[in-house]
Amino acid sequence: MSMDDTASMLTKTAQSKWASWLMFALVGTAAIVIAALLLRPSAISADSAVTEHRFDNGHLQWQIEDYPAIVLQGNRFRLTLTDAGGEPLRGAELAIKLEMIDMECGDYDFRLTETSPGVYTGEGVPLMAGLWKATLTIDGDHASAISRTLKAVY
Ligand SMILES: [Cu+2]
Repeated sequence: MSMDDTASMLTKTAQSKWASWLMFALVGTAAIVIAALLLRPSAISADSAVTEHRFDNGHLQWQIEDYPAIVLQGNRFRLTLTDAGGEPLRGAELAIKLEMIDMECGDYDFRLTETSPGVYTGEGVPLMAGLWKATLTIDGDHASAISRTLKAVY
């Protein structure tokens, strides 16, 4: 075997090693990206029936009474708002938009009414089974809208 043959064999070995490292790196990167996508909180599970939120200096407890919500039925949402001093926040205008995550199958908008001081209820109707996002606006303030997810089933 000549020196040239040996040199060319060594080069080929180096190239194939490098190719397998590259393959390994690509497969590894793809696996990490897929794992990250699957582990996004919204991708694996919806929020629970009751969620807690802060707004301005106030506090909001957001409850969906029948949970998971039922498709094409009125599901009662019950929101309890307190101000910075912990007192019921009265006389607010609350509106909720339901929209499906990663789908264009139609939104559902509804308003809530104050049923006792600081407690607001309304009926949300998901149009399909799956994961929905609910966005609340208080007194029409879209810049400080509050969102949560919910699950809808048949
Ligand atoms: Cu949909």
